[in-house]
Amino acid sequence: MPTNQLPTDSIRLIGNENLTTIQSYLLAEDQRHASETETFTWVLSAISLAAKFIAAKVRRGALVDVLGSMETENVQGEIQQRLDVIANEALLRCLGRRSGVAIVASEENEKPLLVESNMNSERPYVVLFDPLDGSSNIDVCGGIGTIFSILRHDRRADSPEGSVLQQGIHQCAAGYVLYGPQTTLVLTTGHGVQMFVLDPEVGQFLLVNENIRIPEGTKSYSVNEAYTDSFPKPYQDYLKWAHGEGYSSRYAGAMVADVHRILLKGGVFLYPPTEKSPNGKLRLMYEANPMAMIIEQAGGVAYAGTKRILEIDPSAVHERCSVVLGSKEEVEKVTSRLQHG
Ligand code: P6P
Repeated sequence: MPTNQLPTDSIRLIGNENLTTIQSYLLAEDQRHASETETFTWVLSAISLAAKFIAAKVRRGALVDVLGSMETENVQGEIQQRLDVIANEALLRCLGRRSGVAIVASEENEKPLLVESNMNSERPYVVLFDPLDGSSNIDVCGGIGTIFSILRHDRRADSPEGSVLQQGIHQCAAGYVLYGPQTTLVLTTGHGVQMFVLDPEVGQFLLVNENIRIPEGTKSYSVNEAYTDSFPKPYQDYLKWAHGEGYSSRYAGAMVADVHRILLKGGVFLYPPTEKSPNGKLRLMYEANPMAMIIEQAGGVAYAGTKRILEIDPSAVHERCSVVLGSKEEVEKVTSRLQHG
């Protein structure tokens, strides 16, 4: 047998065991699309490393004294949970050590952080993230997650904010990690949506689902109905209609958990404007934009009111927006009422 051929018996022994990691998937994609350099793969690898670290802490919770609050507030004026701070530090450290990252922007930090000292950095990427979305679920063992968005660094900008504040259509990648019964990483680089599950015995995220398509025809919505009285009337009209049509309601109180269910099962996720959050509660740059890219790449749609989320011109890193996203037909049952008032 020629020496350069893999011995086939090894393949027979491990059968078709799943051995596609995030890194091998992206390197293979590089060859298919030549869309991103190996540097990009290294950036994703940093997020994957941080996610494994965070998952290990989340999994052990009270056993390693990482639950509870810090009695401090973040820049949003929200009480920080210990795991919020741990997750944020893990992502900042992992990303800060990768040569491809010029700027990081976190929900937990007031301003975007320059990894090198100057804006003229050759480093190609900006990474934005919500390090631990759904913090109120932490102490009750509910679904929580990390959401991330990757843009190309704009060296012409005169400030880190200038480079970060780009429309969502310019994202070169987006994804989330759901720390649920499985630690699941969902990723898009603009060529469909892929799902990886962390195999704790292998210590790698392994590919389990390629080119996910969001199902149509699912009569299910996800919204915090406690705020119904303060939603604009078209949203109230939609909910009244849905109740009459026998829709089911599922709401985890963590965007990652709710959107993951919508991605796999179909339906619509809504966070409308409320009296408390007249512009919506969710963050455009590191919650709505990455989720919108994923949902659109899976064949769904994502709006803030009647405007496509990915076309919103951002004016501030932590700006908020309303969200209606999911299966095209289900979202249209909401947006058609918004258009006609
Ligand atoms: P409410 C979590 O705090 C979060 O930012 C999202 O993950 C989630 O969708 C939303 O807020 C839940 O908000 O007002 O229903 O508790």
